[in-house]
Amino acid sequence: MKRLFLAGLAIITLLHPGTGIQTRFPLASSPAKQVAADRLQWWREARFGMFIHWGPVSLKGTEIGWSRGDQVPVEVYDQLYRQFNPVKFKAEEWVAVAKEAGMKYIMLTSKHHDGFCLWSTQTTSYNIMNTPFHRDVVKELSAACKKEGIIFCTYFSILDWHHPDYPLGSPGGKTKKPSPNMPRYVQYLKTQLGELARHYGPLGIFWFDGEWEEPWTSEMGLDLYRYCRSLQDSVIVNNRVAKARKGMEGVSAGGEFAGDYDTPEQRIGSFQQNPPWESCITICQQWSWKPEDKLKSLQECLRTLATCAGGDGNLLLNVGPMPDGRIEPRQVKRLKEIGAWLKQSGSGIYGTRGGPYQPGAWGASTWKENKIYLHLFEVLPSGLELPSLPRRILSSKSISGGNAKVLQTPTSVQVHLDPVLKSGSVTVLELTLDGEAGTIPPVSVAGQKK
Ligand code: H79
Repeated sequence: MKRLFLAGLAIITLLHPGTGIQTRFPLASSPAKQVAADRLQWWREARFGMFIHWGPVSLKGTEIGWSRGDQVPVEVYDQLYRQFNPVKFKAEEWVAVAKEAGMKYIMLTSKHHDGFCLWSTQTTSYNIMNTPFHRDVVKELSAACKKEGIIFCTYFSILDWHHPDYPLGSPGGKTKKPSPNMPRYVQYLKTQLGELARHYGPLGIFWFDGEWEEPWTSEMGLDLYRYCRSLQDSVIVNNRVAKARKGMEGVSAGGEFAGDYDTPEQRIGSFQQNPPWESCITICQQWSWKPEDKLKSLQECLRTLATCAGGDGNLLLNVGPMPDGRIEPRQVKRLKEIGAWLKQSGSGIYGTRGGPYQPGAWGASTWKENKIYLHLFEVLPSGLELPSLPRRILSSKSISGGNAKVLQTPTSVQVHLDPVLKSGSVTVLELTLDGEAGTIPPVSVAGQKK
């Protein structure tokens, strides 16, 4: 199993030569931390993944996380699966879109808060095999990912408002189940996770969610984390397995057990080198498909990606495929545009670390070995003035097209961009230094004169 997983990573490395394998990450301070750092390395280097929220709820076009018992009455919602028949679903197409976008991993909602399972599970009849579609989506997508060197990962909701053993039945615990049984419910979760790991693994990540409700405890979280690692030692587990998350900022309260990484939701994480983090953000407004949902501009998507990388985090960009199984063409177009930018500028994203300049309205910076990548968001007529660097800049070039001049003085680094550069995009300059960039302490950038 382990070898297979490494083979997948080898494919990624082959497909993207020079993107990270030689990256030198700061050494962890203890052997245990080093093991954890090694386990997370593929994911930190990947920087960009695709989140997919999908299920029978797409037939209604309402939100997957909170429309059961709200916009859609429970009796109606729980019967939607009987009509779910996404005949245009092609796992290879989803994977091809993710690859063209420059994404390195795919995270599928194997089970959301509504309890519906997208795989052929023995644990409940409320699953994809009992729809008219009758095809195992997790199986097809995980197989397509493996074939293409994309790491397959699963989202999994701890809370399950549908299952009779889980105590609560709707958001905020407004309804309660008549005879819940939490120990039996935990066993149900474990059996499901065992199926996922054994039948569709090796998995990249178990991405938990729905941990905040009262029935879940930090003891259960630690136990579940250990269980996941016993299923597959290399698996990465996000912080929502536990109870340490501070709201939608997604960062963990210090000292408490908090899985492997932080999870800001619908916002870009702040500059933070440890714990590692990944922002999950929708390409439109809703997680699951909504007709005519407002699509983010290319500029916003690129700035978001660069700001995540510059803050030393990942971006998990979400799409919600339609009820017929296709990702909306306009979303596919946007993803391809992001991929086109990454083809040119990806060396400033993949396998880099955030810093030394901290992100802001001006842009973001990443580094790798003796290079700094400046991701510039605006063409300022007066040029951009960044704080000085304790290294000499030997050379500079734009890797995203156009010309730029970089002037280093004892007190600053001045950047003048060619005004013909498109303002809708992000310009990436590669600076070559006379030494390691990783030892330069983080430095914040003051607001710039327009
Ligand atoms: O799957 C997507 C959403 O459907 C799901 N998370 C993303 C990845 C999600 N479910 N619910 N929510 C998001 C919003 C929940 C917000 C709150 Fe809270 C729960 C507010 C108070 C309790 C978050 C957790 C903030 C405090 C605790």
